[in-house]
Amino acid sequence: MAIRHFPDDFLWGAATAAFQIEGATREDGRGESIWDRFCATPGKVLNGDTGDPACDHYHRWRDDIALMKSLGFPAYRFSIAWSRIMPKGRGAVNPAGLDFYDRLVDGLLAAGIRPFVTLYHWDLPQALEDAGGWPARDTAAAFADYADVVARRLGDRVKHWITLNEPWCSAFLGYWTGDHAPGRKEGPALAAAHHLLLGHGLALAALRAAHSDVRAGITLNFSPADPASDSDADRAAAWRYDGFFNRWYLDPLYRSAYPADMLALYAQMGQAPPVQDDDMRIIAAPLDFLGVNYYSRAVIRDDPQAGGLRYAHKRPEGEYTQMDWEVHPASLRRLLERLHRDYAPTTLYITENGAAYPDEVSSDGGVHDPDRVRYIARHLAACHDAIAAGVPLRGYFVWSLMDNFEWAFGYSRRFGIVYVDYATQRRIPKDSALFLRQVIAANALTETQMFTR
Ligand code: GBH
Repeated sequence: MAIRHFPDDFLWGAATAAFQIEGATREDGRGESIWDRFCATPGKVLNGDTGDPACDHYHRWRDDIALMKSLGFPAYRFSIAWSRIMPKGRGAVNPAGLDFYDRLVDGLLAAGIRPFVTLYHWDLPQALEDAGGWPARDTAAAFADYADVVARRLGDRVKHWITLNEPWCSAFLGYWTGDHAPGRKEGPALAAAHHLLLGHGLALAALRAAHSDVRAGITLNFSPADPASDSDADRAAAWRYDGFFNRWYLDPLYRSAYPADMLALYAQMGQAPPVQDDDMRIIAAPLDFLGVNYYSRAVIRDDPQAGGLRYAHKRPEGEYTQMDWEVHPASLRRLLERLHRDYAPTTLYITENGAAYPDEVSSDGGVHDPDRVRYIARHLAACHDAIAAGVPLRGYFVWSLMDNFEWAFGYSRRFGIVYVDYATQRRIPKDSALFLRQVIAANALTETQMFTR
């Protein structure tokens, strides 16, 4: 097929997250978040990088909207910093925080760009962490109160809401590996994951109570797993890995129950999610859409030495990005078809897909990123194949609009389709941005675009 046309109503967008782009971490009454604290802790973030200045988006949002408009994006996914709205996480509301997002939403709508708002992209108010964080059940209720405040203020204009971004990461990177804030190691990650899901369900109800016409969903990180061999042991290990990353969230959301095999496995390890009456019903409230973040797959083998989930990674020959994540678009297509088959979400959006490469400004003033162009093109082709196979995929948001604070990697990894020179805050659209502009304008992908490098 020489030209792949996308459906007429297919939505093209770019994605960001508050802590990764805003900067201005102490302005206008913003409270401290767990990422401010984590960045201030020596040895946690590469090069001691912090949330300042990031992309200084807090001051440059008008320019950033103009930039998106010039690239032709009809949609933009961003997140709200909870601690700008409620500096202590609960209780007093900070009007200046709400005003900022109010202006941003109006600016987007004036530019013809549809806002997709993520309520939580990892930046828990530090005061809530001090009171126990996500392992504490109360945090779920606080999240619903925050959702209510934001939905009342913006819900007349924002019609697409994402409660959580990647609860697996918040729970396991935050409370088990300690690679992300709050940096707790081997803490109660299953409790954190459960209260995140509960918070999702409560927030969903709050969003709908505030405005009955909103569309609300959740974004999960997917790590599809292939067994390293055909052996029963490797297949079982890949299934455990799938249970750990994917099914642990999908099953409660779509089947109102944690996967039985994983519950049994965790029970052997002396662990269980702190489920109370009614929780599973709240969590399984119908979703208007499922947000899919996809970067790579995993190839998994059994490892009896590994303990716990007993798996190990195999690193197959192939192409890798700067994160050392394998480029594997076929897994995206298979993931989408599997989600459609096994869970049947009414609508799916790719809410993140993208790649980090060591970009540089060339002597001609451009930023030439052929690897990223190919990465995006091949994943778009996979999306197109999935749509042709009947998957109700309705949009694609590239990660990210611009280079930004890549969590524990600080500013050392560039995922943007727009280059950011942090010293001057100059933005330079990379070739991948110009490529996407063409794709959006044509609502189609051509073979030529895919294979020029
Ligand atoms: C997303 O997380 C984030 O939403 C976004 O903020 C971030 O900037 C972007 O990706 C790029 O990193 O190696 O065992 O951890 C993606 C997080 C990374 C989680 C890959 C799963 C693979 C399994 N994902 N990870 S493991």
